Amino acid sequence: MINLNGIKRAALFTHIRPDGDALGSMNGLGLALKKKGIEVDCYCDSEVPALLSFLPNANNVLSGTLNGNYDVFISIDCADEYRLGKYKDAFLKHPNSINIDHHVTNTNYAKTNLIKNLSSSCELIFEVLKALQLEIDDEIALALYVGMVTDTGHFTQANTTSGSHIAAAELIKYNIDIEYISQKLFKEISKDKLMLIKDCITSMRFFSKDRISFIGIKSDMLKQYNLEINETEGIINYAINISGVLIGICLTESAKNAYKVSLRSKKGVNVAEVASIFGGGGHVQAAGFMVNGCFEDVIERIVKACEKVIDPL
Ligand SMILES: [Mn+2]
Repeated sequence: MINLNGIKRAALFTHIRPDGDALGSMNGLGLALKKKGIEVDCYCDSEVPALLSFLPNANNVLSGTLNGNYDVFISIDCADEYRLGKYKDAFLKHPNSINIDHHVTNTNYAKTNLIKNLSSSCELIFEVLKALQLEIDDEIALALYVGMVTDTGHFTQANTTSGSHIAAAELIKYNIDIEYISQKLFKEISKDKLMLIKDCITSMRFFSKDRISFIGIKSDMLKQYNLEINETEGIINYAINISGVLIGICLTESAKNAYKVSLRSKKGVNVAEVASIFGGGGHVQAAGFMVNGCFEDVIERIVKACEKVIDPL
């Protein structure tokens, strides 16, 4: 377990393009450390998505240059050092760095690495708070609960364990509005996003006898509906949820000839393997990477790599 004795000032980091688990785990830990009297700054090299602005401490997350010196750097939910964005070099140089994460592909880039294969980083932070005897309050419970529901798909995905439910059961003892959270995160959708989904479905492609489905989101599609790249979350589910599809691919153009690629698979198909070919990582059934190239070439390369996982020689 990690040791925070003597720490007066801590900088916390989470990954670029943060999701509910990233912000929930960083802010949950940050608030708990603050309660203990530690001065905490939370950093993320991306803006907080509007959808997650209701998270405690969300409006205090910093994205500028580091605010002086810290006794410790702690990264949370960040599977590799590159996902720290512009904070990577400073993080790697810090003599007292801690890496807390639930991704099994984590590259152990810190001086101390606490990697545990749990449903979410929030579930891991819940364990950390217990082990360090740090107090939980309503805000911390909300932050951690949001991350748990995000990363387990509302406790429906294979990564959900009895331990996840036990942690969630502890968290909902606090005053948190679980109905509001599910409405915000799983039900409500903006008209613009729904229209983007319509276009994604219209242009969906199929490969390998309909076992691979592909959604491509070009930047002009985002522009048309005034959406940001971080607002495409969940669209990949339309690809993987189709009967008979084994791998769903969602490619989003992040800059000219640069793409963020997400992969999802059905049970028994390992897309982390595909992601690692392209220098990315993730979980067996949910992985991702960044890739450069011309649109059609990139699709061909990804589909080929996916086919190899479906039909190994
Ligand atoms: Mn996570």
